Amino acid sequence: MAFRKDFLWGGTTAANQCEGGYDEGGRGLANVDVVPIGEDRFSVITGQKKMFDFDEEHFYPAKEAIDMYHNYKEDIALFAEMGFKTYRMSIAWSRIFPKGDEKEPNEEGLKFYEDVFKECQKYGIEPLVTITHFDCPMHLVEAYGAWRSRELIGFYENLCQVIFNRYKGLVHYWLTFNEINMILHAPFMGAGLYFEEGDNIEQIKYQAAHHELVASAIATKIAHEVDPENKVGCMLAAGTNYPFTCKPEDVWASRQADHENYFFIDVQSRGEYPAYALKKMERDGIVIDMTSEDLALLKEHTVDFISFSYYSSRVATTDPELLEQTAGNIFASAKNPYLKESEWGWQIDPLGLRITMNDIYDRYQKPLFIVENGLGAIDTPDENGYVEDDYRIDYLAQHIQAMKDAVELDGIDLLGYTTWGCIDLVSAGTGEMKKRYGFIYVDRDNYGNGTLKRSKKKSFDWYKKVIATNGEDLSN
Ligand code: P53
Repeated sequence: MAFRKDFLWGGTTAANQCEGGYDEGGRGLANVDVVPIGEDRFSVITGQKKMFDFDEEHFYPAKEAIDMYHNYKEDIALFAEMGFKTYRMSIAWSRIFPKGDEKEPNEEGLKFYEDVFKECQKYGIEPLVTITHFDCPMHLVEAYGAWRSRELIGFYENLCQVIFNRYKGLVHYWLTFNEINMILHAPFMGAGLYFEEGDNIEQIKYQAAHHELVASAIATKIAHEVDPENKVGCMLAAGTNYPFTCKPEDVWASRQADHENYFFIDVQSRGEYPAYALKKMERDGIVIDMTSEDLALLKEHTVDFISFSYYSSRVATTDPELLEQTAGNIFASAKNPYLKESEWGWQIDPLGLRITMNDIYDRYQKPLFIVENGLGAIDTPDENGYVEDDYRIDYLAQHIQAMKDAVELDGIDLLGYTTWGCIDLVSAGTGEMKKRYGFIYVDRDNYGNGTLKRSKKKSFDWYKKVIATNGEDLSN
């Protein structure tokens, strides 16, 4: 058998993309709430419009999302029916600390997640909890400039103290920051960063990244102190960069693009800033404020496992003529002529998953956890509301086969696999509902119309079988 007996099969969501209930239970406003659907989804937080609140012209999909806040019991029961061993989800920071800098947490928010975790426990589902999935309380954005401020480390530490103690025994797997390397694409939602005219953007990004890296080490330290059973992982938006040609310049461009992303994980897993990053910062005039205590924390509290999302490989080249960009939003890279793409222009590369796993495993020699993978597609329910999503089954079967090869043939230690958006939810990149990833269809359109009714797609029973056979039977 390829996969370990206790292999953690499951699915993933993120609070801001599924919960809704944005102003219920004492929850405070967060950066992820005020991002509308539409072309200018992210420009509103660049400071151009200075939008820190809702306006009349836009639709804000996160306000209600798929209302998991009220439907979590039904949804977790469906996950259990598929046989999930784990459920990756995130907590909304502003449910627990509505403003972010309070001394005392909001009991109602804490209780909500306790109920969710107990519901998982009922079915023997192990929660895998992302502490921050692109979210930051709005008050911390406005009063401190979010992660650009060192003070955020202390607020995050308080959050970790509270949740690790409160959920001791209920949760054993934690991820500190979702896709930490996405901070380089700010003002995308990560880290709550926005920029003013005249800002030295690179300087701010790397300083904010340093704060997150230190916060991540502190979280790892506390998690281990509170419960030695706790396992903490970092989380990388992965996807190896291929050189467009064997021209050495292209190969070098691909290495540099990989370095840019591995930088974060190098610090979190090896405990030190890699030399190439220090040199790059020196060249670019980036001076990071870091203390000797910071460095000691980074060194002593490295992660237990490496988790990552994988949707596609990427392609790097120095030749501007060849830089035909894929549509895949911030995943945009030169187009790979050998690959097909999704309806959203994300290129599909199952073997790329095996390559990426090998690259990461070779580099860190720690257990891996694939915590996001999937196909965003338009689903059209038939007259009975049933979706025959063979395209999704094909995509997942090919990727699971590739990860099976990585385990069976390459000997990679893999803890588990959770598909992205196991239930349809709001897209992070576009704010759309119609970009669906789920095994469970949710009746809701881009602008919030629909009954929110849940129904099983064809892939629901397929994934159930995959889990039941521990990945042996991938047939459709
Ligand atoms: P959507 C871009 C590139 C890689 C991963 O993305 C990304 C993104 C964001 O668009 O995000 C992860 O919803 C992320 C999830 C997100 C998922 O990929 O744009 O962790 O929050 O929903 C899929 O199709």
